[in-house]
Amino acid sequence: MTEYIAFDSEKALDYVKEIGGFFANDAVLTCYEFGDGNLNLVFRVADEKGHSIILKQALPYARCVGESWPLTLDRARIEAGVLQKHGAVCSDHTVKVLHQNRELAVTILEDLGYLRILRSELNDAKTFPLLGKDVATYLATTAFYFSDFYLEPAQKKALIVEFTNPELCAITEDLFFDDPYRVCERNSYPEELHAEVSKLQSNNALKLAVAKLKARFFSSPQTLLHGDVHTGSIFVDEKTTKLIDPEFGFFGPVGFDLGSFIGNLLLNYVAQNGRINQIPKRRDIHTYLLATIQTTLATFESSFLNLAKQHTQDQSLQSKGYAEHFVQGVLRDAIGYCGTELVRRTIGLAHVADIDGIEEQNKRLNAQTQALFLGQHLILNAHSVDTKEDFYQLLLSALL
Ligand code: SR1
Ligand code: MG
Repeated sequence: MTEYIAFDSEKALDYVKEIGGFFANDAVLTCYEFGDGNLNLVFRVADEKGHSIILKQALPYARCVGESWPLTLDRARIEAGVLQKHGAVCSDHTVKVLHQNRELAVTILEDLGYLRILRSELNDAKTFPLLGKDVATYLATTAFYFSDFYLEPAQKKALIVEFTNPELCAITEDLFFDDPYRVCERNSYPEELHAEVSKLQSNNALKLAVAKLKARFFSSPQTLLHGDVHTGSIFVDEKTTKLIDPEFGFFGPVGFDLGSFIGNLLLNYVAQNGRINQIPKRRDIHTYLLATIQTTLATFESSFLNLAKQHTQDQSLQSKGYAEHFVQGVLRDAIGYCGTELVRRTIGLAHVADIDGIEEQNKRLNAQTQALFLGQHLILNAHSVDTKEDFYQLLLSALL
């Protein structure tokens, strides 16, 4: 058993050399740390020929806050485990795990450095034609194969135990469903939003709708979720889409991942009002983002229903109409979770560069106000949506 120690570049390099097998014996290796996420250390180890791997190590605390916020190292096991499970059913869109060490909370991954992080690309108004289809394929495939439609009941219950992730779930429970809706020192927003936030925090209908979403997050182990599908967890290029970072993975409601993804596209949508001055250019990215949301929903629905039709193992879940009923519930949940993502990324602890990176204060404030309005609108009206077309209308009614 190796005792945990947080790596620096030298130790990360020594570790890679010690386990061996990634590079030629005489390779000249370099290593540097470049993680800018909220939680972990991320090193790139490369040889002189340009081959490289990523070594990720969990820290025993949240990096974005510091040692005052201790955090379980077990998240590294969860992350590698979710990647392996999701990779087994959807290898095209899941980063590959090459090695795992639980004691050191180290995971070695294929290097996706040839791709770009979606959030930064969208912030530069770059578009990716396959994004909606690929993410929806990943979400539908992983959702189906770890659900009651496909798994034996005992097998699923064993996986629920394996992927119980209480500390990381507690972060989501606090940051998504609690903090923004009460006065809390972790919240962060400009003084100018104070009146809006007070109104939100005293809206009982909103708090009731959020309570229902939180209750389903607590107690709806529908499938093995990624748990943190934001645009910083997606690598892209014209032909490729890969998901990384499922350390928040657990068995939860299918709509959570779908809603988080759409929420991040909408955060970018409102941010573009403050990022792009030329109307035609802004209209192009807006059109792209809305079309991507439509493709995501359409592909998710058709992929999940196709899988259910062809591969449902459970006899009673094969009943005519059940899969459609299930997908409708997923859609309603997704709209609600999408709304909570918009709200928490605007006034909670963890913001997004899309909005925070808007240079002019006024424009930033407008985007924040729009995100808050849209988020609440979706949370409050999710229950009235029956179809993806209804959702689109609901969205348009809040964006126009
Ligand atoms: C303290 S962690 C803050 C946020 O970063 C992660 O990526 C999750 O989205 C989490 O809510
Ligand atoms: Mg992450």
